[in-house]
This record gives sequence, structure tokens and C-alpha cells, in this order.
Amino acid sequence: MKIKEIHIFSHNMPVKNGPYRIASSTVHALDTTLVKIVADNGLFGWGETCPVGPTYQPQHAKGAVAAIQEMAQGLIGTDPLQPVQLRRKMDSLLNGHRYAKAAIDIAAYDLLGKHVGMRVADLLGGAVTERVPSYYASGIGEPEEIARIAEERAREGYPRMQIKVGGGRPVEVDIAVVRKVWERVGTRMRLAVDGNRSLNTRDALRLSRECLDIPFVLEQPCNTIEEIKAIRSQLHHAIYLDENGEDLNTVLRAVGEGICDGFGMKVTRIGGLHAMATFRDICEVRSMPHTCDDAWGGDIIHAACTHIGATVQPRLQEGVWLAQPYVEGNYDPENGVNIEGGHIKLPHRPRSRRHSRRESFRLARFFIRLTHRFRSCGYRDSRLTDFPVAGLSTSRTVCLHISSDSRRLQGMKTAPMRDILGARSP
Ligand code: 0XW
Ligand code: MG
Repeated sequence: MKIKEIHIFSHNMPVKNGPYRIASSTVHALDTTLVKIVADNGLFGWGETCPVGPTYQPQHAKGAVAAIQEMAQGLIGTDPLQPVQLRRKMDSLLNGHRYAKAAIDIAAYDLLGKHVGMRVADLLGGAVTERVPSYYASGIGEPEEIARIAEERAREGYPRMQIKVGGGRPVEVDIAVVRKVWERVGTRMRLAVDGNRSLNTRDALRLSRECLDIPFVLEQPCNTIEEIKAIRSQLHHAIYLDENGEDLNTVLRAVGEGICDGFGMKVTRIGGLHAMATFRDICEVRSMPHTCDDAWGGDIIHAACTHIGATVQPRLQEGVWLAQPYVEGNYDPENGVNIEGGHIKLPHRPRSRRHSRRESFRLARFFIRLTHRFRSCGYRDSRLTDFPVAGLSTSRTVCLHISSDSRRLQGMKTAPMRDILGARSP
């Protein structure tokens, strides 16, 4: 099988009840990049990548589009059913940019799942659960507000909550937030306290020392591995790396040097599902708990995180975070990936599907519409006509179409969102 076409879509998603504020960014709306790869037999797969703004990590939405664009031509003709070969091919075309390569990798797994009729979780080693635990991440807020949210989430059934701290405010407020949450929910939820790189070592030490009695994990308190390494032996809490866990090499270093006790990991940051499975296995060797998240995104990235999350040993499972509580609606309103009772139902088995003639006609007209279901991730047939996004008429989707027929970039067009997602399934 060979990749015949690659389509890139950029879709703007407003943050529900936004903005979402963490120490390193405040976001009102995010551009997610969707990729559809089409094989020479008509089978297709979907991928997605969505940095949470340009300051969370060294990644940004326009970079994702540009990087995929850079590789797309060279990927035409590659076998999408061989994830290792595909990764090597991408590396031969572009250095770095794992978050963009991840979208292609996810799309290839989607296609592979359809091809062999298996769920992506089973391709990745096998699901150990059909109900994957999630966790809730608050934004930065005041003690009473965050404690109220924590109380609500505990009641909903979330097994874990991540409290955001830092961002330049006095560390006393952070300490008060953590204490208030603990007072309210106690051991009903496991707690993580995430500084998103913003605390200096002095404040990280103080936060840990003044919350000695509270059993949380301290996630990415400082900006660099070096700062974390410097204070590690004086901390009273387990340390998880998130943003610093940039690639498998850094993960190997962190595990090997004993820099951390676990990870908050992002599927796209590490390079996609294939790299994520390697990461999962490294963590298992050293009994390192970890999450399977992404920084943001819609149903495709949600499905990808849920599938890999379902394969993690329960003793090491720190949850799958989805942006879903902060995103209005689903790409597919009937079969979206949603959190219920703090858990996510693992999407079911795909049915294989190829382009219909009508779809081919649309492609030929170059006006590509998101008419297909993201079925490898378990979606069933449904229409995308009811995509309930606020400001739909003003959102714009960028389409980029690269195919083996033209062997050249055909160009980039914009179209009103309703014309893309308002199309009917063939
Ligand atoms: C809570 N998250 C998974 C969502 C935001 O992208 C930040 C991230 C984190 O843990 O840093
Ligand atoms: Mg984090």
C-alpha cells in the first residue's frame, strides 16, 4: 500500500468558557491541524496535532502546518502500514518537529487499524481496560474557586486532579490553593500540582516544604531539567517531568539519571503513537507512572490519547487528559470521544472504508471537505452537519492538498468552516 494523497486542514477551536490560563500561556482559541492521508486503494486515516498556543512548548500551530507541508511531498509513495519505516522516512525529510510528524503517525495508525480491522489500542499492544481513567486540569485560580472545582470533579468520579500553580503570583497563593483543595477533597482524588515551568527553585522548595502533609506529585515546577535536578533531593514530593520530556532521548536521560519519578507525557510532543508506545515501555521497565495526554486538540487527538492510555498498566496509569471539557462539541456529534464520570470509553473497532465516488469528485475539485468519519478511532457513520462550534460562520479552515497525481503542492485555500464541516457524508 502507498500513500497517494495528504490533506491538511487547519481548524480554529474557541476555548469553552475561556480563556484557559496556565503559567506559560493564556489561550482564547486554538488552531488545530488535521491531517488526512489517503492510500492508493482509497483507504484513509486521520491525524491531529494542536499545541496549546505558542508559548507552552517550542511548538506552534503554523509550525505544524509548515512542517507537514515540508514533508508531505516526500511522503507520497511511502507505505502507511509500516510505522517504523514511516518515522524513518519523515526523519529523512525533516529534522525534529515531532509534533507535526505525530499527526502523520496517528493518521497512519488510523489507516492501519481500518486495514486490519483492529482498534488502535490493540495495535499498540492491547487494551487493558475499556474505561480509561482521565484527570481534570484546572486553570490558574484562587483557592476557593479551585477547591469548588475539585469538589465537583471528585463528585463526578474523576480519580485525579491537576492543580495549576505559578505564573508570577506570590507562592503563598499557590500554597493556599493546594491546601484548600486538600481540605475539601482529601484522598478522594489523587493530586498533581503543575507549575508549567514557572516556579523558581526557591518557590518550588517552599511549596513542597509547606505542604509536607499533602500527598501530591509536583509536575514540571521549574523551567529546566537542571533546576529540577538541583532541588530534587530537598523536595518532599515526587517529581514528574512534562514540558522537559521533549523526546525519547530526554526520557532515557531522565529515567537513567533518576531526575524524576514519573511523567506527564504528550502524544504529539514525543512524536506520535509509535514513540508513545516506546515511552510507555521504558516507563514500565522502571515502574514510572505517567499520563497519556496531549496539550490540546479535538476528537482525533482524544481518540489517539485514549487508545494508547488503554494499554498502560493500571499501576502506572496517571490518566488521559483531554481538552474535551474546554472544547465546544465534537467533530462527530454522535461518536465523539468524551469524558463521563472522570473516565473515557475506549472507542470501538473500525470498519474499513474507502473514498466514495462523490468524495473523489470533491477531492478532484480540490475543495476538500471533512466528510469522512474518524472511524479507526472507533467512530461510526454520522454526519458532520451539526458541528456545534460557537462562531462557526467566522471560523475558517485552511485546506492543503498534496497528491501523487500532481506531484506538486497544489496550493492553499481558505473556506468558511461551515462549508467544510457542513458537508454530508457520502
Ligand atoms: C493539563 N495539560 C495536559 C493541558 C494543557 O495543555 C497543559 C497540560 C499540562 O499538564 O501541562
Ligand atoms: Mg503539565
